[in-house]
Amino acid sequence: MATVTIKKKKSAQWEPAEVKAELLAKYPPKVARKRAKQILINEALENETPEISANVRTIPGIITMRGCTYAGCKGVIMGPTRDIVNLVHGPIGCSFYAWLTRRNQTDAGVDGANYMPYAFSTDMQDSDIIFGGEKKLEKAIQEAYDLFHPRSIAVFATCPVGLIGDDIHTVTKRMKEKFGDCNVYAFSCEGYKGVSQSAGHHIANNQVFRHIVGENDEVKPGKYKINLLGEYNIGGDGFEIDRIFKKCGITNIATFSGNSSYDQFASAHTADLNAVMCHRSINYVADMLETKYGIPWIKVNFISAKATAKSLRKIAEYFNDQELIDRVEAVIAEEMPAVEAAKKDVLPRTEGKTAMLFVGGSRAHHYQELFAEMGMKTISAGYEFAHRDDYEGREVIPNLTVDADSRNIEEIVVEADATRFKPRKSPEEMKALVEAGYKFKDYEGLIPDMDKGTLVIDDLNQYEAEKLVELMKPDIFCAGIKEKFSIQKLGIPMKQLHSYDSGGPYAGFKGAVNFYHEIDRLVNSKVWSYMKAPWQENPQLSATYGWE
Ligand code: CFM
Repeated sequence: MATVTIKKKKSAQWEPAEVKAELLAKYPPKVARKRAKQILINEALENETPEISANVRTIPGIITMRGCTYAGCKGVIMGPTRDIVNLVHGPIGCSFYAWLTRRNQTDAGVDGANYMPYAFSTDMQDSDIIFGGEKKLEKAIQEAYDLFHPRSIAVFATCPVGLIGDDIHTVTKRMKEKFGDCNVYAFSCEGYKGVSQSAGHHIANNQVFRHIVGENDEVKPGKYKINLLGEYNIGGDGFEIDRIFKKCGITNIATFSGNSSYDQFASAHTADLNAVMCHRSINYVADMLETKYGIPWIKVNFISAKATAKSLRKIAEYFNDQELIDRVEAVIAEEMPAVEAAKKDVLPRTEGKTAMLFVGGSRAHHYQELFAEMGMKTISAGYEFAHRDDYEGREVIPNLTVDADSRNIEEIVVEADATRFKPRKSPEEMKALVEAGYKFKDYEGLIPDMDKGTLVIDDLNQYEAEKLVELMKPDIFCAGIKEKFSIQKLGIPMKQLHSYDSGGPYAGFKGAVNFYHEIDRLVNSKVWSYMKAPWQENPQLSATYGWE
């Protein structure tokens, strides 16, 4: 860790401890005590990482950036899969989120089955809340089946469904048996189930694993077969990563879940390696695939050209085949000149600028590499809903405290499949890789990658976001749509790192080039200096009252 020097643009000299104190100053003592544990001044400790409080309830009254459990399940994990009818069981207000979700792109494929443009909802009314909604749900499933004859129908519970106790699992089971050619299952992902959308990821992944993975044993062609876990094709990121895989000769059996289809999930157990991109949303699936089918997993990152090259090399090293190793090197050599040229172009204007990143559960970390390529420093960052392992690394997992909220989320017990468990490498081969420094199941988290003296803040809220910007004056602030306009009003450019505004892809080599140009335009635009009207800066008129 190097020490970060924050460019002081204000007359006041802000030290991290002072910034932290200032963020907490207005809170009542109890709130301040709780928030203090989620605001960490990074320090370089020997052999350990500073501890942060994460994945705990947001204090009522605070305007959090988080979403709900239903959003994490329906929107994040299941949203990008094109050929599963996603039926929301709930009032129409929640079903706004049934119709598209985020900017996850899709290719309708040869069969053309793509239900993403539709909004499926049971549209619960007062009478359904009073007398129960199961009959209405059954009718809605039947209607979707008759209209589309999909491969699969997924049902999502919103808060009222859990409160009135509709048994959605029995309904879906009955319908599945009735249809015979359509897999129907449900998710108890009521918004209140967990402290954030993170609980929804877990609920979604459990059901995908239980109901879909392993349904298709057909062996797909390809020499180097992987799954890409935790890549959601926002702004076309997944398309760019797939382009690179294809060029390298790597076969992507299933992406969980960007641009995915039912059959991809069903075949995932036939791959030979799981590459995990977003650790937060999907590390459980990687573990379950390993336990049940014997597929090892590694952490990858395709955000930044350097990280992309590193991840490709890591995949090639796993397969340990000279043909693939050479091909990967050739692809990197072919792609890098365009990246280097773009970097050379922007660097004189971006170098030394500062960024703040407050996004989800993985991007606040991944994007720091991309900013670093542009010579930009991340002075403060944090996740909305990640857990301590995403901050401090996976070694803290055994010590994580199980509280009432985490106990609420089902942990499914997975065992080795009696017929289909097959270690992908012999114990000797695995040992040789590990001895050569190869890391399986490894994620070190965000904190060790950040400089000493930077501020790591979990579940940042609207008040703190504005305060932080006021105090530290970053050159760019990255978060989501809820934060965008309040930050811009402070005269600081704001880039959405959830939806990418209207841009992207930013992953892979072409994505890096896109990002360099876009950030260069944002941080060097003069428009931000015009945020204050001239009379706010230098009052031109003065007057006195008549009676004075
Ligand atoms: Fe993973 Fe995501 Fe993220 Fe996430 Fe998300 Fe997203 Fe995100 Mo928005 S799965 S944790 S729940 S990388 S929708 S594609 S951008 S908050 S940092």
